[in-house]
Amino acid sequence: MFSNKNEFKDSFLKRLEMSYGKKFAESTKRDQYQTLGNMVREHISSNWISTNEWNRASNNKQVYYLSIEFLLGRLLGQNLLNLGIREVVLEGFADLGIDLEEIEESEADAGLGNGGLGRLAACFLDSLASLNLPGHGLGIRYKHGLFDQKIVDGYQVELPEQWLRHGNVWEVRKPDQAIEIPFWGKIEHSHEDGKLEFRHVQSENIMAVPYDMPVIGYETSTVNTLRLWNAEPAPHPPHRDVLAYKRETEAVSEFLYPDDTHDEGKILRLKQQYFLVSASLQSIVRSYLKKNDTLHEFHKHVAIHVNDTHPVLAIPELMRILLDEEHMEWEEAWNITFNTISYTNHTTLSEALEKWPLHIFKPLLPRIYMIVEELNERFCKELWNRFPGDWNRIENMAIIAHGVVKMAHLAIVGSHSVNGVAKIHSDILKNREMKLFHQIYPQKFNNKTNGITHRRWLLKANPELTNLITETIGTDWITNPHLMIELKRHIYNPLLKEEFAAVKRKRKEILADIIEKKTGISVDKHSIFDVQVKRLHAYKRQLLNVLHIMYLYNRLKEDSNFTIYPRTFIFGAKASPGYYYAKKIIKLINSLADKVNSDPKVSKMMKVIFMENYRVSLAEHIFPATDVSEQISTASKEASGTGNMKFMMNGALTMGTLDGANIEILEEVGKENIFTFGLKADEVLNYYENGGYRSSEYYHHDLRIRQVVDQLTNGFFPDTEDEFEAIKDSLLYENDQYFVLRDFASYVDAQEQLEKAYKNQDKWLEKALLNIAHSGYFSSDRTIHEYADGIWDIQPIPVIH
Ligand code: 26M
Repeated sequence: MFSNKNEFKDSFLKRLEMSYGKKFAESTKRDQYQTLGNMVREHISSNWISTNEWNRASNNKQVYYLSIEFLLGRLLGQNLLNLGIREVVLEGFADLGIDLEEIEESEADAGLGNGGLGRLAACFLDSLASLNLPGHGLGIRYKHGLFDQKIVDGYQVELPEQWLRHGNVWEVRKPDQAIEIPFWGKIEHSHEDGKLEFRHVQSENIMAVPYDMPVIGYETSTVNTLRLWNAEPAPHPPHRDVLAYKRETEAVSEFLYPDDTHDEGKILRLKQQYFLVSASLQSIVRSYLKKNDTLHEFHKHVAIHVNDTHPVLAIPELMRILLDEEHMEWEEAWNITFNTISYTNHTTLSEALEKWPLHIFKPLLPRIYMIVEELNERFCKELWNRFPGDWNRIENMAIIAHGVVKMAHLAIVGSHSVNGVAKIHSDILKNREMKLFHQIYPQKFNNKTNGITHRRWLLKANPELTNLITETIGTDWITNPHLMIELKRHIYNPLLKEEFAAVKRKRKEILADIIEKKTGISVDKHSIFDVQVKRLHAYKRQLLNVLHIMYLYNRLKEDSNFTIYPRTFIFGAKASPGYYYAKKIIKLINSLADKVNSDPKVSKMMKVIFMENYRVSLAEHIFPATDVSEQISTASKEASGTGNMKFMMNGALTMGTLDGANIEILEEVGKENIFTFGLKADEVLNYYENGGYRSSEYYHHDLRIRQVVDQLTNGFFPDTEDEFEAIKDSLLYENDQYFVLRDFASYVDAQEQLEKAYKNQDKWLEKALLNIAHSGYFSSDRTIHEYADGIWDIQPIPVIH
């Protein structure tokens, strides 16, 4: 079907006419997309089946990655690339006068995630399949992914996202494998043969219907599965208003919660979590029991990974299955459970640590609650034996305390591995946030520095740079990304530098065109593209970036001798709909953009662009075009960051604090090839322990700071007198929790250094190339190898031919 251009064209045209009953000339872009998608799915079906068959037949260990989010983005282009058939399709389409890129861009993003955590899950799936590892994703088939963002009058407006509007060619519904999940009701117990038996009665059940999506490895026959659960009414609805039951049931997989930090404590969210967990565990156990008689060796053949605490009910759910359905003794069930489960922590922000009030948890999940209660009691007793009389410690470490279930405590106690996502983050977990747990379970704690799939973020997003690398060092790096380091021998080659500059120029032109089309603003293609794209959050400090731009604006206005190297400051960020402060910052960026871009003089030297609806597909255009990567979180707050790695891989230089994976980027490239500034993590943490710092002193003593802070409320932004008062208050009267003013001067200095460095283009190009050479370390292939060896103990499956 895809072996050569003509064969492809023939089957494409035949298919198109058969499916849509019209001539090619009458077909729409959607018909063409759909036809090609169906052909690809059919093309991989035999490998999908044989991968599944192999996993069923062999008893090799499988890993299941449970995640409430999978931020996949578009799939057609990546699938074509991984299958090695994109060229054939491109040429065939060219003959037919179809622009493949246009067809690819007509696909909706699968945006089933908020940001870093969800995108990491998607990168991991790509690496698992590409490394022939038996690893599968389990998630929720949200009808609406993360909201679409519109900017109206400078304000964010949220619209429901509709990725399934025209269907999803990649999914296969499997109604015969549906699973029933009980909520509410009560637990009855009886004694059978001297053993306690539990029965969940009067429950309201929801069906979980799986939709499977193929996860296609790069140039390999492995096709793994991402199973997304859809919530539907059960065959025997409860005896009450049937329509209300149907509505409430479908609500469970209707929306992705749009918060990437805040614990909201909503019943529906807990329902989603148990829905995912119970459906997944029941289905894993069911398929395991098809080839094994008992679950005694379950943990030797199955690894279950929980992505943050959101799926941590996997622990009591597995206990429930082993105890109630398999009639195991507690000790054995417990041994199997914690040896099966591993857990990744993605944040130390206290407001993000999930805690479920008992008055929500207990009635919704009565049997699960009983098990958590028993776990808690046994754990507290153990603590008592080890630290008799130390009530304080027990209170701090308990799984249930003060009327809430602490999900992170459950995760640590019930798993054999707890990892952070960058060295510094793992150290903060061990030495500070989870210190007491580290004391009793030192062997559980480990680090797995995040990574990104170079197949999407380089091969797919930046084919121009991909070709240049391959022309320089051959193709081996594609399957062994650490070999990108071979590029290092060539960074002083003038021809390579020139060619890299040409690639960057071309990608900046492409982005400039997109910006012009979307915002009507024309940006200087020769300016420095300085980019901060990520979720909007106080700790990520978009505000610091803004204040620096305001400072530059002021200097340009006040001093006619002051000039800067032309810069385009680009922002992209979604704010959680209920996050008041974050929304104010979006408005501020847009007000600043209006001010700067409409000033005849200043706008010759700088522009400010807010790109609306930042998402995976837009990111693929942004990273290749960037010169400067803004990674300016308050040190200690950004667990890892992964955007930092995507920029680096595309030859941008980092402007960053010593936070998260920025530190490991610095270790890779050396201090000459990155710009760092600001407080260090332990300085920040020490400040917190000693009651913070006095931001007003910085306001009073630094005229630059006073000027920009005053401008937030003094009419500098026309018609917004009160608009930014809350931002000013956060800096002055709430003592600047995130050290924006504290780091301001240091940031300005580092930006000046950067500008100087950029002016030496020749050297800058060497630095950029060196960053690319070292980015291989940040391929998620490296990360996944470390998980496979260090946590999951899984081996690659043989490649089927
Ligand atoms: C919780 C409750 C209710 C609604 C939403 C949530 C929630 C959703 C996502 C909380 C946190 C969520 O994600 C946190 C996250 O994305 N953390 C990021 O993880 C990345 C991958 O490890 C890191 O690179 C980032 O530094 C870290 O912020």
